Amino acid sequence: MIKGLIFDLDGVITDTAEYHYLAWKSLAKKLDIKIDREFNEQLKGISRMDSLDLILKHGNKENEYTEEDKLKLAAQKNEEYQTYIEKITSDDLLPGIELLLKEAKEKEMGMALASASKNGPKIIKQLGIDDLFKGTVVDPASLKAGKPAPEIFLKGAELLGIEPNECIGLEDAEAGVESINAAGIFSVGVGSKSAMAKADYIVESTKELTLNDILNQAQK
Ligand code: G16
Ligand code: MG
Repeated sequence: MIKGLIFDLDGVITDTAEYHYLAWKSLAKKLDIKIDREFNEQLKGISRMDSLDLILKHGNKENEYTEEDKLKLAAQKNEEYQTYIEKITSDDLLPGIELLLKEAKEKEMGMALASASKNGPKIIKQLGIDDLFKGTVVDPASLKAGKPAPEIFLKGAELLGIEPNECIGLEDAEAGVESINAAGIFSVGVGSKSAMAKADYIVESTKELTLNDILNQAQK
């Protein structure tokens, strides 16, 4: 029986990808590296430092910076990113998510957050949904390996006190779907059929996500 939902944040609950993109783009510009939206797809679900490494590699500058330099660059990006997330409100919940969370709460299902973002707690507070995730936000800093490794979703199940096969995981990134699958959790992918090919159940947008449908699919 399904007892809990484990959510990715960016791209499932709210769309912070655009803000990450704008902040990375302005840092990349200072480093004389050009990135576009297509390249940005690769950064979805990937940690801050791994994203920076991909950007430096993209600009053939991976050997130009020390670890200390890179920490400073990542901090610069995060500072700009935080100016964007300051403005997030409950209006920024993606379509269908408010109802899904409400129905899951009514059914007394557990809800956990499995986001790679260190800004996750701040973002769910801004969205006004932090009460639903009390004590169930996985700390990405505690992980040995990020997505696509299963650890983040396994920790989500552990925080909920339930088994992986009693959970549903929701993701919009390929690395995220792989992480859910590797954890032995039923995966719901939000996005195109090709990008979400590995998911157990696919919806094109959060608009199509209903609790009934995902429970039915997971319990088939
Ligand atoms: C999100 C984004 C990634 C971002 C990561 C880390 O992951 O999709 O692009 O690099 O968080 O974010 P921060 O710099 O805030 O720690 P998710 O897992 O919520 O999709
Ligand atoms: Mg995501």
